Amino acid sequence: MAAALRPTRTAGLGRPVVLAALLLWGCGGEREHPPAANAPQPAGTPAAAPAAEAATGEGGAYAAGTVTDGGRIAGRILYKGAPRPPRPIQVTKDNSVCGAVAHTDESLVVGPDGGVRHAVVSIGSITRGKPWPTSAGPSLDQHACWFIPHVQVIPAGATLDVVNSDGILHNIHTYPKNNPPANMAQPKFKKTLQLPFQAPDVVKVNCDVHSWMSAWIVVAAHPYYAVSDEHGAFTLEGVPPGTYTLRAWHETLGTREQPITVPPGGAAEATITFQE
Ligand SMILES: [Cu+2]
Repeated sequence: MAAALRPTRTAGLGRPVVLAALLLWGCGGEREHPPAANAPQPAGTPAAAPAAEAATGEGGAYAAGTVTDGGRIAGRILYKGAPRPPRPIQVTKDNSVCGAVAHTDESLVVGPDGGVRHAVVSIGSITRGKPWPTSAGPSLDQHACWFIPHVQVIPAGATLDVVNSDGILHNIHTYPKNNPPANMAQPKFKKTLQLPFQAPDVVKVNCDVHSWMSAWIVVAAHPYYAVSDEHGAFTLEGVPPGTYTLRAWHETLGTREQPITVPPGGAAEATITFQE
């Protein structure tokens, strides 16, 4: 919990944004994602919200409610460039545990059909829409010296459970921009560590014991995010009709954006290509 003990100015801003959003929505009756409800209540006021918006570039608070005539965006993230064969990871430590499963580098995974796995697709600057799905809090597992999943999206205000399934020492080291950093040992007897993320962010996670371990946590201000699968495919459901910027971010390939229009109750298709 070292991260929680080091509050910064941005650390407490996510909650007021959510509160302001709920107040703006009024009597919609929809509830926010449960993990956000567990976040500590800061003493600040909604006046702090603009700073959080500036930090995320998302352009405003998000109000969750019922979506009328929602549509869907479906598509694929593609890679065109030199072939990228899977690179095996050489285990150099704790071989009995870390070598139990063969791993390949996940920093760029391109399928035979050109699809890019682990790209994060999102709608930019959306201020109103569906609530986060009701589900268990997010978790990041360490299994056979590998972070699972490699990339995930969590709601701003959520607390991430970092699980040690290995029974050996790991070390969680995060590299956030808008949240307090964490760098803490997770001994074999410490099954779960909790990391709160208040502000929207893109956070790299490493283990300082096993240099090949790598994960990414995307902390999102709204639920219109998806992580592409092994075919590069993604779907965003329940999108209010309108024209948006569709954004794809990938840890190695960078960011691509393109406009997209979602018809009322209909579907929009998008292909985003990273070219090298
Ligand atoms: Cu480790």
